[in-house]
Formats: sequence, C-alpha cells, structure tokens
Amino acid sequence: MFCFQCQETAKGSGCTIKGVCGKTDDVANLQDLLIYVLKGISIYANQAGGLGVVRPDVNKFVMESLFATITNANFDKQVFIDRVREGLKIREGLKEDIVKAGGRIPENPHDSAVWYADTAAEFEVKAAQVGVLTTANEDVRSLRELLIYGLKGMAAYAEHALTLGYNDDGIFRFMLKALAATTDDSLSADDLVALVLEAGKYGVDVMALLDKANTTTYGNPELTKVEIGVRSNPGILISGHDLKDLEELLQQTEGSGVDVYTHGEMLPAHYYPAFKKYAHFAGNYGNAWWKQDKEFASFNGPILLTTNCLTPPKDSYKDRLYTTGVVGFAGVKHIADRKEGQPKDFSAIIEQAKKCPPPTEIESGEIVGGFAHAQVLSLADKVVEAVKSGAIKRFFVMAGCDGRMKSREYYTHFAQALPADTVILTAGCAKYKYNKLNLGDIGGIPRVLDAGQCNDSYSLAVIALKLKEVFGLDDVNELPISYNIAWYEQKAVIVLLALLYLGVKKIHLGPTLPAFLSPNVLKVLVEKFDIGGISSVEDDLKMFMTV
Ligand code: FS2
Ligand code: SF4
Repeated sequence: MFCFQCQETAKGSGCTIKGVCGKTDDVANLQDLLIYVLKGISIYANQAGGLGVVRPDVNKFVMESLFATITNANFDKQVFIDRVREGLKIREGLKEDIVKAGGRIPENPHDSAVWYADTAAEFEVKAAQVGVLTTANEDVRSLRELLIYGLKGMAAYAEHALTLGYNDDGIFRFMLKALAATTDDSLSADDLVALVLEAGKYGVDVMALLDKANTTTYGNPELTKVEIGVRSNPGILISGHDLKDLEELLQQTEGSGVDVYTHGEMLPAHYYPAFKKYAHFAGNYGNAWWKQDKEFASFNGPILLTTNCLTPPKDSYKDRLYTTGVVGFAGVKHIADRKEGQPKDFSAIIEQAKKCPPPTEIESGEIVGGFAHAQVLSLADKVVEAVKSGAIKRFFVMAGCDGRMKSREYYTHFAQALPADTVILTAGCAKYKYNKLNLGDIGGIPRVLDAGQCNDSYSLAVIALKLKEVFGLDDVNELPISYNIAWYEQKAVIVLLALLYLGVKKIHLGPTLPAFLSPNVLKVLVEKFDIGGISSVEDDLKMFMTV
C-alpha cells in the first residue's frame, strides 16, 4: 500500500504498512483499484455522454465510490471487492451503450478501461499494481492526486445534496472528465494545474448546491444554544454529516423514550429550524471525531455513523455501533439504504437503545452556533458597524478539520492568543479546538462564529463576498480577513480549491502541508496564491496582524 491522502499520513510522507487511520494494506490497495476502475468507467462515460447516453446510475456509482474511499469512511474489504465487481459491470455496460448509440470503442484505451477480472484473488493482485506510485513523475503524481482528492470531497458533498433531491449534472460531468484526465499521459503539468483550479469552481458549485439543499429542506441555520450535558433517558448518538439520516432517526425515535444526541460534525444540525421541534433532540455529546474511542464508550447507548469520520471501534462499544450509507467496518452492523423512497429502518438501533443506561455526563453547559450566511447577514449592519468603529479589527477564518496530532493544540493556543477585537469564523470539526473556550463577544457578536459543517465553509465565503460588496472593495483580499485553516481529509481539499477559485490568497494551512504536494506543485501554489504553512502562535499572530 501507499497512501498519503490525509494530514496524518505516516512520517508526513505516506502510509506503507498500515494506515495511521487503521486502514489495512489490502483495503488501501482495493481502494486504489476502485479508483482505477472509476477511471476506466469515466473514459467510456465521457464518450457515451457525447453520444447523448444518459446514465444517472453511473454518476451515482462514481460519486458513492469516491466518497467510500475518503479517510475514515469505510474499512470493509468486502465492500471494495463488491464495488470493484459492480464497477467492471458498469464499465462493460457503458461500452455496449456506446456501440448501440453508433459510437466506436477506442482501439488502444488506457489499461483501466480494458483490464478485467472476476475473482477477489485477481482483484487483489491487480490492486497491488495500480496505486499512487505507478505515476513515476512526482509532479504529475502530485497534481493527479490533488485532483482526485478534490473529487473525493466534491463527491461527498454531491452525495448529501442528491440525498435531499438536489442534483447538478455539471458537477458529475466534471468528475468524469477529471478522472479520465488522470489516465492521459499527454496532459502537461500546466494542463493538470488548470484542471485542479477548475475543480475549485465545481467545489464552489457543489457547496452552493448542498447549501441550497440543506437550507431549502431544513431552513436557514440560526443562532442556537446547544446543550453539552446529558439527560436521564437512554440515548442514541449520531455522528457524521448526513442530515437526512438524522431527520429520519428523529422521526422514528419520537415518543420512544430515547433521546438523540449529536457527535462531531453532526453538531450543526441543532442550528436548523426543522430539527428544533423535536423535544428529544437533547444536545451534543463530546467533541471531534478522534475522541470517539473514549466518548462512544461513555455514551453507553448505540451510535450511528452516517459518514466519515469513523475510527476502528474498540470492543467496549463495538456492539453498540452502527454504520450506514458509504460508511463500513467489518463486523459492525450496517443499516441498509432507503428503498423506493421509504425511510431507512432504524428500529434495531432504537430497540437496543431502550436497553442501555443513559449517557455518562462528561461536560455540562452549552455552546453557541448557527452563524451560517443568512444569520450573519441578518446581523450585517451590526457587523459592519463594528468593523467601521474599530471594535472588530480582523476576522480569522479557522475552518477545517480537527485531528489527533498534538501539534493541533496550536489552534487552541492561537484562538486564546488572538486579540479581543478579533472574531473567529469557523466551520467543520476544527471548531472543537476552541468552541468551548468562552472567548466572549464584541458588542453582542460572539468571538467564535460557527457556520456549521465543513461544507458550510461555503457560508464563510458568502459572508466574505458580501462584506467585500458592503465595503465597496474590488478584491476579497482587501478585507480584514485572515485564513488560518486546519485540514485533515479530502473534503478540506475541495474546500481549499474552492477558496482558491474564489480568489482568496494567503491561506495558511496546517498543522502540516499535504504530503501529496510535490515541491514544484507547492511552488506553483505559493506563486499563484501565496499559500503558506504555520509556524509558532506568536510569529503567526504577528504576521497575520501586520498584513
Ligand atoms: Fe471532521 Fe472528519 Fe467534516 Fe472532515 S469529522 S475531519 O471528515 O469532514 O471535517
Ligand atoms: Fe494513512 Fe491517511 Fe491514507 Fe489512512 S487515509 S492510510 S492515515 S494517509
């Protein structure tokens, strides 16, 4: 195996024996093979699309497969064997479609478009031959992987939007075009850089689409106080990002005597008006994903993982853990997908919850959030006034991810060290590094404004663009906003590419820069966008406050 897609990659260069995340080498290789099969599918899907063949099932398969390979989404070998087999079937079906539509199958297509096998043993042999390192040129490899990781993030957001009935064919067309492009040896590094930047455009599109899906379905997030203590009923803990799963769980638990708590990236669900009507939607339990080994144990009741981030479960709670959607782990119970418009069936989780003791309290009090674009823009006059009067000197976008590394304490220290006339704009699980610090407010505006999940970074961009308009500026970079972003997995990659597409410069990325950026690719990003890493809190503060 060789995997370097996330921030915690071994030795900052690549996991080669087993993932730091717990991914085994056979699963890592099969994920590589699945991506390889997707490339073959894309080659034909692009051709078929040009002939007017419409295959939404292909889009869905590609999207879900990309999503399943995101860090901490799925560790189950059988899932990837089944997906590779299904992918090969889809690819062969596309070839038939092309011929039926009057097209001709290319004579010497890329190996990903012709390789075929039936058995799991054959898959494993091939899987070991198609990894990241098969691209010899390190800059081409870097750009291809940067593009693929961006697509993975894009796929995750597209999946959530599609689940709520929102779809944009342009996003799928780009996914297929970009996947196929990674097999094309005639493309230059410049061509690939252009594709990477184009991915940013679709990153903006997909986040806007998901924002529309979420806010149309569940209302605009609003200022909300969320309890972080516990009640006396048994509970179900729901984690991940899928709001539809949460909605159906709330409906099915209503009146059952079982409370529902959020964990990690599900916290922002409390900010949506549609979920406030559920009296048993009790609060948020715990912190970011990487603390689940302790927090799932002390929760005492069943836990539902709707998306990444799952970590390999401990025996103390494995029998209380459920996965759904693209998430999986061998030996952990999986809730099946919706059939024919019917909701998922969470009855097994609810029945188990009834037999469990209530959660053990680990914190008490409340946290405040709900500052997505609509809520912040409704406070726009107040915000603008505070900037004009000098009460707010600078905003710090500190969106992104949290993670295990001790070096991430930097973000807590940075938040604590920020002058009292600064405001943090956050989204994603990065917020857990400072959302319980009680940093106070500026004339009623909290100093930590949480927009929501990582995809709600879109809201932060909308807010920035609105401020630019209000202040009559030509360039978003003239605003008193600094970007000190923490990344971990591939959704952060698409968020980054989206911000670059919107013209944001001087983004600082930590706690370490991605291992998949070769020195030359990094140089391009530095030259074009002035991207940087982080150093010490003191030095960085000085640097940010003097720009
Ligand atoms: Fe956090 Fe994990 Fe949101 Fe990332 S819960 S690092 O996948 O997507 O952010
Ligand atoms: Fe390593 Fe991250 Fe890949 Fe897991 S996802 S194998 S930790 S690089």
